[in-house]
Amino acid sequence: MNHKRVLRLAVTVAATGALAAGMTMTLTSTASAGTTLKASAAEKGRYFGAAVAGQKLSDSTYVTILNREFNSVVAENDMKWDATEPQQGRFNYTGGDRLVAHAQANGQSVRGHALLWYQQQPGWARDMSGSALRSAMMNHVTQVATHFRGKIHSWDVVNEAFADGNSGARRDSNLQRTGNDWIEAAFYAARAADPGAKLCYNDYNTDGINAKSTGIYNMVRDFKSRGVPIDCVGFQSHLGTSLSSDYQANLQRFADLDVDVQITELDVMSGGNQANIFAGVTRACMNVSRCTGITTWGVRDCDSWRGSDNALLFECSGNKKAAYTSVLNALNAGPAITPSPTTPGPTTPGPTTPPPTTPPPTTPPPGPEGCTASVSLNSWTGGFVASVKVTAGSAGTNGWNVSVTLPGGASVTNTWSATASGSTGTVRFANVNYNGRLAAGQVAEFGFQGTGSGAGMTPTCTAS
Ligand code: G2I
Repeated sequence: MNHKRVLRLAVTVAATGALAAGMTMTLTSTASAGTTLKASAAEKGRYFGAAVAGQKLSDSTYVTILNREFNSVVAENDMKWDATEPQQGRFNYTGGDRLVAHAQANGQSVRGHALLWYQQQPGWARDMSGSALRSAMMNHVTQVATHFRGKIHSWDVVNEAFADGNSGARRDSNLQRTGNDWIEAAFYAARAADPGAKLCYNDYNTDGINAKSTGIYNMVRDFKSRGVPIDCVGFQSHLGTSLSSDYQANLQRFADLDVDVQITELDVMSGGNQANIFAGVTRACMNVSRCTGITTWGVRDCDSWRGSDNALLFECSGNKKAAYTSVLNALNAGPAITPSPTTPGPTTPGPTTPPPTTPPPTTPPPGPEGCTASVSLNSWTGGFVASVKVTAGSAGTNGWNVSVTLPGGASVTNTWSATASGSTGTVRFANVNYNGRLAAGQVAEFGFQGTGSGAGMTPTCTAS
């Protein structure tokens, strides 16, 4: 008992110190004795989650474990592009809505997975390219994030966009071929659609400091320096028989970029080392104050995509494995996060959530004029997404403005890669700070979503 009081005092003192020092979070050493994964994680300011396959929600052994042990869920497949937009412009949220309803009824937060991924695209999207695909992809992000607005703790906005191996480069894909800015465009659109959700980049083979994780690190650093709205990075952590010694150091270097980090798809090859590896991952997360939660990719061994690897924490019967106990112990032994009041908590996006706007445009110096703009439309009944191409004239641009007159009854609801003035009638779109300066003939793209009909819009461009 005495022991407990001393520990409580330590937490208070450390928290006060952190506030005085102006820090947003600190770690304090506390022992605790939670008896479920979710309780032990919550005592330390974290969540513990599982990927859920929709059809398992009618399996009572499965659901009993899910609700007893996990306070976060992610759809294993039900929120992917092929599931949510099987035909272009026709959305199906049946599986996603069912999971959200389950989560809300059982006090679980929801991770959204995944708005854009080179895999699990519906056939119609796989067959697209160029600006048509860019429009379709932006529309997908906007529609899905809007549908689930206010219900998602964190979105995997972009999944697995980097190549394996030593290049540290982006992976080739139809999405990547629409232009290197596709990832930031997706983040801007997701922020506009659901300003309360944390927006994450998620990938695998990032289980230490290596070429791939460094490529991602450089992208996140660049995004943070330019104000692209990224809040978190997910480390899938599909692991084999060993854990890289710099696993924690890798999480920490991302955290030092001022993003949250999460372990998002944890599973580990069975065998002698499984329990140790699970514990090592858990300790690493606990030792990084910005590591806000751990998700295992499934509940029981027989629920796992890894089949005979027996890669999870529960046997098919529902019994806890040795790996379960090692994770629980590591949670209980770990330090707690003490967030300061100015940091939004893990479940309630607060008023400090960055606004859904694109970064302010720089004031361009006066200069030679000349640019053209063209618009391509993706319409459905009652709405549209417009993708606009700005092409610099022979003198190049320092900045540009595009004016568009909307048909009566139409209005702009979201804009990405430009700043809009007005939403009905004649709307003016100005460049943002990273796409105003164009060499002769160079192209910038921005887009906007609207309600009503967007038919017949003719953009005019002026350059400075
Ligand atoms: O591959 C493991 C994971 C890697 N990171 C991203 C995750 O989204 C991915 O999850 C897996 C699911 O666990 C599998 O369940 O993603 C696969 C591809 O989406 C999922 O497999 C698919 C099969 O490919 C489909 O044939 C099947 O219809 O599962 C679907 C539903 O059972």
